[in-house]
Formats: sequence, structure tokens, C-alpha cells
Amino acid sequence: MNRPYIVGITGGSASGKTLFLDRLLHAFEPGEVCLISQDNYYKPRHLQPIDDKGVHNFDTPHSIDFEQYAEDIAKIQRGETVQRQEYTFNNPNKKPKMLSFEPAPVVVVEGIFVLYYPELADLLDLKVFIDAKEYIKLKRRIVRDKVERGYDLDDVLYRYERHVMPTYEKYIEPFKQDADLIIPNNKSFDKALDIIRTYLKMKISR
Ligand code: UZR
Ligand code: MG
Repeated sequence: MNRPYIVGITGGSASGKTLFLDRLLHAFEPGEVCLISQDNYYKPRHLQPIDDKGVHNFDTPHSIDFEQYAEDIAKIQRGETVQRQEYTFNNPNKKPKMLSFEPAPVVVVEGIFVLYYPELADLLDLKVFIDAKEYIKLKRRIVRDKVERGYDLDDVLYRYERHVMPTYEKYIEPFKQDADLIIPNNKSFDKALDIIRTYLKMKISR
């Protein structure tokens, strides 16, 4: 197999990265695309930094075991399979699955810090930034954290203001200019999705 084509997708929390990728992956056959998400590389809770109010901050680049992440991406790039336990966002109602990442012609690397770490950014052949207005991200985040991650509203708002926003300004937004493509996602990303889908299909058929 040829060396995989590696696509990095980043953007602020709740900008629409995961939804974009769910839609994108639907258009491919199993084995054509491998998605390896940064979400599965959060360090365990007891290793997460704690803020001055004693609350865990999952929004610093130190929250991620990026060395393992970069190593696993490099492994897939070399044609090896990677096993990793699913991260459930500390949701006690979810039982973590064992995930298996298989080498594929296209590998997608997704997460808020994938452009921040040069060790990760240097592995990427195409860098995509998904962008959305702040109030839209906050709205999406409130809904998602309640429904998918089981957090209550006070908790969501506290983290958004104290952790998510500062991290966006410091570690995510400054790297927007390193992206090859910036996709606005305030209403819809359908046309951009079409373009990326077509481009990746072309990469696979070559
Ligand atoms: P996306 N996050 C959690 O909410 N809980 C965890 O256990 C680990 C991470 C959040 C993290 C970040 N921060 O904003 C978000 N907080 O997941 C990144 N607080 O995920 O890009 O899908 O929004
Ligand atoms: Mg996500």
C-alpha cells in the first residue's frame, strides 16, 4: 500500500468537527478512511491540571497524551494497526470500548490541538480548520454536553468561560493561519464537505 494521505481537522470546541467527519466518512467504504480522534488521547482524570477553584481543566495541551497520539499516527502511517481504549468523557453511563485503528489510504486526525503540536502538525498532508461564531459554538456545546456527555448547565458554562474560551484564544485560533482550508460552519458546511469528499476520493483512486 502507498503511504496514507493524512488529513488534520481542527477548530474550536463544538465548531462541528465530529459532525463534519461523521458525514464525510459515510461517503467512503470501510477500509478507505481511518479516523483517529484526539478525544481518545485524554490523559486520565487524575493527571489533568486543576484550576484555582479545584476544577479539572481538560482544555490545556497538557490534557492530551500527544506523544502517544503522534506515535500511533506514525504507526498507522507505517501500515501498523493501533489499539486504544475509547475515552468516554468520564461519563459513568458509558462503558469504554476497545478501538482498533487500521491503516487506510486516507487517515483523518481530528482534535482541538492537532495544529498546536508541531510533532502532530508535521505529520499532516492537508490541514483543515472548521470555524464557527462563538455564540453558535456555545449553543452547540450546551446541547451536546448535556445529551452526550451528561454534564449540567452550570458546569458547561463554567468550563466554557474559564477553560474553553481561553484555550481557544491561546492554543487554537492562532494556528488558524497554518491551515490550508478554513471552513465556516455557522449554518452549513455541505458544499465544503462535497469538495473535500471529492478530493479524497481522487486521492484514494490514484
Ligand atoms: P470537542 N472534555 C470534556 O468535556 N470532558 C473530558 O473528560 C475531556 C474533555 C472537553 C474539553 C474540550 N473540555 O473543550 C472538548 N472541557 O472536550 C474537546 N471542559 O472536544 O472538540 O469535540 O469539543
Ligand atoms: Mg468532537
